[in-house]
Amino acid sequence: MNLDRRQWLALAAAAVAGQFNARAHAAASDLTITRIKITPIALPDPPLLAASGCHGPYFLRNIIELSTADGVVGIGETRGGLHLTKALEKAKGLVLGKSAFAYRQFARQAKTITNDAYAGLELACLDAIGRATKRRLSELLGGPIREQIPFASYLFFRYNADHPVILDDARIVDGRGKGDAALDQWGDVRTPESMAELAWRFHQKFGFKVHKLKAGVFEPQLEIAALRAINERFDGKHPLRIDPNARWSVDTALKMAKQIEDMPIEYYEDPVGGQSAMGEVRTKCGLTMSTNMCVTRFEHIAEAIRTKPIDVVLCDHHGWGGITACQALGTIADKLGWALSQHSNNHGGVTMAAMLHVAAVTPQITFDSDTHYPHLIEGADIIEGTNLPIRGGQMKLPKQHGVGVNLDADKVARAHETYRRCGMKQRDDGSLMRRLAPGWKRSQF
Ligand code: GKR
Ligand code: MG
Repeated sequence: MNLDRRQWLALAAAAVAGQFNARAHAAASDLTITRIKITPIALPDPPLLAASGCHGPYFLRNIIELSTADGVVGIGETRGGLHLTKALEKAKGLVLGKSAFAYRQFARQAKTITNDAYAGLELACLDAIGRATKRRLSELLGGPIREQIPFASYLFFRYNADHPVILDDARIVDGRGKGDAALDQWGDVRTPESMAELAWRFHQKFGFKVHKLKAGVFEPQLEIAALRAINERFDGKHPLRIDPNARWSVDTALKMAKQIEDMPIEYYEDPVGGQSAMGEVRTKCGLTMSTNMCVTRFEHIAEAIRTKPIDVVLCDHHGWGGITACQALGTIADKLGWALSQHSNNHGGVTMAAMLHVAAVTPQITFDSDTHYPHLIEGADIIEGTNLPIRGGQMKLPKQHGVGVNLDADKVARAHETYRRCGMKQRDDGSLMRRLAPGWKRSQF
């Protein structure tokens, strides 16, 4: 082949460019973890009521930013609290210097630190891999099997956000106040009528078609009346769930089961505590039963095969030890005849996006997932842009690579500052509840 000078030069340039690209490619796949930044944050939490007491004034989370040798940064979010910040700091020793591709290598050791610490790190690794390889997180794990993820309405009894006792909390460090300056405008919901109204407003705003009542707060009879009021509001056409968080005795749970059996109950969630009590209620009442309390670890499954407490497990990638753990749970659950739903605690947008990917790669999730996201104040999230939209009771799986959302550095810094100033180091619903109802105890109904 005879090449003139110009052709030689062009060929040489192409070769150099090729080499450069090859180097760039090699560099892009060097996902050695060089730095991990853990940022504890506090986000505003409205006064939601549960068996544990009253939420607020903030909920805590830990944000993870994992940098790799080639400059990719993977992000993660996991549960909050100082104990977990410390666990994540400790986990650095296991993770630094390893490749983000090798997250299963440190899974075993990281689990000795806690499942939720590992879950946050696994998410950050998967996010880094997704960003580096230009794939969505769910594509890395065999999905997505769905692009639209359905959610249930998560209905909590609650106080007004500007209730004087709540505003009097010395831990509040933001500008929230009364009326228009209140944290939110969902109002006081402590009667069956106001609960039915809340369910209707949630339906109008977010389009939810399945409704979960967080019970275990008031006399069971009032809570059943609230469930009935919701049912009537939707003409008996929307599936319902009720979750007293194990605050009922077996006797109460059986009595209440009789009173709800004429309603479209999708499942009866943790009315009582412990597998054998759950098994007894399930056998005697015949309702479909679910849990995020008595089967929450792989170690609990063997006993559950004997006690038969449930039909549905609410998986949670923080609690079970990562998105990959939820996929493994799905396979096991399938063989045991259990279906999956998804559990939720207060969370920000990174966890929200991660939950969308969980549902996208776990076909055994056949029930609409829970999420606290509608209770997150608009503008309070730590991701770029607005809060992720919920429309028609569904959320779209993000299209961007990795987990599909980006951290907003200013919002993260503000939420960290709130954490620092409010002084909260762990969730403590009991103390606020005792200020609202002196002498309150988590006694059993
Ligand atoms: O946020 O108060 C709450 C809930 O009660 C939460 O703590 C539970 O873990 O959402 C959860 C549930 O389904 O039991
Ligand atoms: Mg529950």
